[in-house]
Amino acid sequence: MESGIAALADLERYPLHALDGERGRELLDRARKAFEHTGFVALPGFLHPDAARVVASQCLADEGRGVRFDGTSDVFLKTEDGAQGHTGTTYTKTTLPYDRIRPDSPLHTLYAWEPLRAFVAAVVGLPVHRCADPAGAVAVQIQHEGDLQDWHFDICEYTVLLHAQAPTGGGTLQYAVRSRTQVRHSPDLLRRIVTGDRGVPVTEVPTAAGTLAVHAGSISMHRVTPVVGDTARVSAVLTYNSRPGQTLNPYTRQIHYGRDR
Ligand SMILES: O=C(O)CCC(=O)C(=O)O
Ligand SMILES: [Fe+2]
Repeated sequence: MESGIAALADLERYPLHALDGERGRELLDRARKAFEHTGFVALPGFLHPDAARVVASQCLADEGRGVRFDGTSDVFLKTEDGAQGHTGTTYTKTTLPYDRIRPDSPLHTLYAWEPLRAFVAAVVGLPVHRCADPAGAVAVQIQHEGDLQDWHFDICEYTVLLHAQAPTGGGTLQYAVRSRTQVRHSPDLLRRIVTGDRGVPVTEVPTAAGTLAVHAGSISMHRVTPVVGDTARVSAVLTYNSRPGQTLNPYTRQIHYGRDR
């Protein structure tokens, strides 16, 4: 499998398959420190440019099988803890669900690749399992000019982002690190984050094609800013949980995928 992956990803620079070697240990050490200090790990240039282009062009060719979203969503996506939050933002985007990503997509190869799952576990310091949701385990977000994704906490605990195509402008990922508890208890903090109050720390991560990133999306509130220009933003979201067999909840599946199961 490594040879298949080597055609997709820069394993020289990022030896995810050899984390116990010297360079693998250095990589993991850096990644753990970044996750601890910033809640986020980015590996720029993880995907070879050709592989990123293949993923982007396949996903854009399959966009008609995606689900167009046009509406508002709850910040907490109606998790069972009863937390609620609204930004009032109406927005649009297209999502290609897991079971509509073509079978020969590199995204399937990467999600099935054991060293990637093990890397996420090593970075977050817990066992992690691939998500069991037929629609949401891996989702491709496609955003054209004016599309965005509003502020939210993910249902799945950990996310690997694989950016396939960067937009001309906008499409920046913003996150408020480990903000769940505070946002839950302070509508004012939510309002300040949503209105861009400079007194609240929000980190900005521009989209670059080929970057692999890891973050804990269920506790760090995040959004994607509006895309500007003719080039669409195409990003795959690969999801993991500390418990096996986890899925999205009905609200999230309905709102992002327009279906019950
Ligand atoms: O597209 C991204 O970078 C993030 C998307 C996201 O937050 C999500 O799908 O939950
Ligand atoms: Fe998210």
